[in-house]
Amino acid sequence: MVQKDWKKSVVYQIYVKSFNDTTGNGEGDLQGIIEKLDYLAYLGVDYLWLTPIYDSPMNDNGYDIRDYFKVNARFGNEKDLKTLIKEAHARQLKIMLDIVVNHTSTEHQWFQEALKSKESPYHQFYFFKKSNDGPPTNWESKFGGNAWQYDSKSDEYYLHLFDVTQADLNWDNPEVRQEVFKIVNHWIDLGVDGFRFDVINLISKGAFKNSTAIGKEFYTDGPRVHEFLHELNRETFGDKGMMTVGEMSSTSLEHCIKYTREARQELSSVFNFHHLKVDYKDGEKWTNQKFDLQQLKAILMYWQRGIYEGGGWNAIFWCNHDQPRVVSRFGNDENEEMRQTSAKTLAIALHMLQGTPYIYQGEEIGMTDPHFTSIHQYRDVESLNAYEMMKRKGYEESEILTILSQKSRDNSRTPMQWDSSNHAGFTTGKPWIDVASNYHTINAEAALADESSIFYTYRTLIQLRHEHDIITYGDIVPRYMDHPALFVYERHYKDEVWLIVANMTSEVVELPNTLDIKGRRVIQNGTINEYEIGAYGAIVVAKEKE
Ligand code: TEU
Repeated sequence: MVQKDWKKSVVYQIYVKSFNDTTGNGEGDLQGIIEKLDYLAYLGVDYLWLTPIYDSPMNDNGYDIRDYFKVNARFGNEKDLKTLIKEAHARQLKIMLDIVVNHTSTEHQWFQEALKSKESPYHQFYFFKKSNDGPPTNWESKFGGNAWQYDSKSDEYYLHLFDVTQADLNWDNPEVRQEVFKIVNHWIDLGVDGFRFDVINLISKGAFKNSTAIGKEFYTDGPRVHEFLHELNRETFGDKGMMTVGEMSSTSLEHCIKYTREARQELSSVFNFHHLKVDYKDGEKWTNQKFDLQQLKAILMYWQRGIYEGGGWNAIFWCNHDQPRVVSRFGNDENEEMRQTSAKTLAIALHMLQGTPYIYQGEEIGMTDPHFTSIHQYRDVESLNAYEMMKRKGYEESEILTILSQKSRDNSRTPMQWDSSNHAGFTTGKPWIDVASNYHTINAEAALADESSIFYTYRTLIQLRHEHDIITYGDIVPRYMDHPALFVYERHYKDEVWLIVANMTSEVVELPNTLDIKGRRVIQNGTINEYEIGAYGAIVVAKEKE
């Protein structure tokens, strides 16, 4: 299915394990997604991105792939996937798969063969290095500890930028690239419509030298990455009308323009994460830190302007399966009224930007962080490693739990809240991770029944994007950047100007007297008059260009 104007589409991300369980084993599955397709079609999204559905030991919930051609038996089988694609297409919904080819699981056959003998061609599929005095470099794994693991049989170390069971593939080896093309083409042949490529800007490793930081400078947007992506595009999805998005870790604007300029034939769009590091203290994630609104605005606008001027394309998002819930993070989940208004305003502020918006499951009903209070509630390998790391550094247990409750990836991985029945209607069994206790009030059933709910704000925003070219194509003009509470920008297209004003705080804010909000009201949230805007209020007005 080729989409005529893919730039107007909106993507919904499904974290399969936590979406909807039809077997009662406590984990979501493909049939569970099929069951909810009508809900997703009603929301109005265009694409569904499924997190990895392949055979995996699940040490990193599927981002550790054991067999790229086999559907994970915990989620169903290939027949279920085909049914899902068919049923989605019948509802004008397209399917994007998540491709993880920076690394494989160490249980993958290639790695197992690589371990058997240095003479095996698969030994060259990974980075094995001999070193006599400890690890070959001081690079750190993103999940903690040194990024090299010693293998006694070969007397060598192998590289793993993530978990020790996720070994990095050697893309400099042309045979690895050929294998990747086979994988991608296999899923294209099965009928999918696009791909999300996991940490795809890390695939080209440069020199293996000691780092003054954690090693990032040697493999982030590495020396051959554009060549590799261009080749991938040409050998697989490039001429098939697919939508692709690359997940870019610690990337730069300059590279993202290159990744996404159409003429370069690399990817359709990119995720970057700079705007989600505004609650890190001195660049450190595992800290108890309030977010910095000025920084958030500045980073968003730097990328909006830069990508617009450079002719690239952004993916825009607040949430994913690695990030805490936005309403708890940049909004306010202290009480029901604040939760509702802040979630809507965050949605408006993001969906009026240029780029492809992503909605993470549950975001459309304003799901919050679960506010876990015990380490036993956490499941994520990164969080568990971070807990140990903070313990070693001598942090108090209560401080660690506060930090985890703000920063853990599990914040977004709790089960989707469908209704007020047991386990939020997610499973009839025992969920693999606790459901947030607020599911009695925050759930999809309740949201659908209330016309003023967050769900309908998202639905309206998606419709607006489909109907008004200005949201997709308009120029973007930041305004009042120094204002301590307001996020204000304009979109300009042909003879129209849209003004977006969002109060990002829980205080009533006086409007600057130079800010004129007269015009046709496109969407509004909270209270607003000529002079002031209520807590987390937002408005979008359309005017004619002067
Ligand atoms: O994430 C890549 C990544 O670098 C992160 O966003 C990561 O979660 C962060 O560094 C932690 O602080 C991707 C996937 O989205 C993630 O779920 C996987 O664990 C990771 O790659 C490895 O495949």
